[in-house]
Amino acid sequence: MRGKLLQLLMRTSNTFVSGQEISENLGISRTAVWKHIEELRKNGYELEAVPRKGYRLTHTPNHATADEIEAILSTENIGKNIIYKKEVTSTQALAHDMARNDASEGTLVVADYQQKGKGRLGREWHSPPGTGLWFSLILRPDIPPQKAPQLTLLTAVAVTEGINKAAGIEAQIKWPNDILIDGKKTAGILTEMQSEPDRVQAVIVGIGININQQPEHFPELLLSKATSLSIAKENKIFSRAKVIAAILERYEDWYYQYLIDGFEQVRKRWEELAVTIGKEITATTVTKTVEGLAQGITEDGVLLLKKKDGQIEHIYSADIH
Ligand code: BT5
Repeated sequence: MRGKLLQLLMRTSNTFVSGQEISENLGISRTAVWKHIEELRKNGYELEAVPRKGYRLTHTPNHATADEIEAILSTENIGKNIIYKKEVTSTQALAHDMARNDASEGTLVVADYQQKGKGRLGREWHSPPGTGLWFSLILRPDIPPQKAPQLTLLTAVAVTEGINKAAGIEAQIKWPNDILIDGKKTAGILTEMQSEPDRVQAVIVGIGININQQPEHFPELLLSKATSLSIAKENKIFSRAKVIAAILERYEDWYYQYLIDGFEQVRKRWEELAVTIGKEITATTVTKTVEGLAQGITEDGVLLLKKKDGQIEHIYSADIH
């Protein structure tokens, strides 16, 4: 309901809207309107209130709260159920718990700050407050577990296109899960699943995107390899809610098309957006290091490396340089 109120206030922010109009528009009592307005104020929204004229929204805090995302999101399913937390250990952990408790497909868990954001293989994801987007999506695709890696690539496509749509920045994908701007990492994806031997119960897609960080927000070790949308766009400050809404909209299109038509379209688009393909790279897997020419990805999202001796190596999981 507060999302709808916010939507109305955003639409009418050039003028005043009376309590009566709001109450009629949303089908709630004047007292309920007043309570929601107070709640918005507590959350950092500023509203001018003038007797007999009504309310006017004058300031929106740049938080990707459930209210704010709901006010602008136009998807049918992805992100329709939103859990927002000011602070969590990791949105992945919370989303896993919710998935075990029957949370529906498309549920979005988003936090302003993660105390212990997770990367792959137990690595850390730096998630300071007030700057980026740290979120996890719960999906329930009817696919066998071995196809789940396709969703990492689908997610990379949706995030890259969403960044382009919201910020006008041409980001690129580095296999399997990095999104780069000018060669530096601006987003990372962590795909995990809950599954039975032959059936996926839930896929939890974790996405971390650096949005408004300035160089001083990054720890020393990350400075040379990480960037944010703001750094890439002359320190412009982006609305975090708008960026997430753009990504979720691209996500919904790609995901439901994938469930109907399969992976091929995703694969093609992924290869267009990928920086990796056609380059000489070094892939470090858990057991070995392989050098070769990155030729493309297979139907399963496996990277194909052509080695010097002409042999094609299938890379399932690795860090590449
Ligand atoms: C990833 O892992 O890139 C997956 C990151 C997923 C984070 C999201 S946030 C929401 C959800 N909840 C979670 O707890 N996690 C997910 P990986 O490919 O292993 O990359 C991790 C490496 O990226 C680290 O070892 C650092 O070198 C680097 N890194 C850490 N934080 C970064 C940041 N904010 N920006 C750029 N690089 C970062």
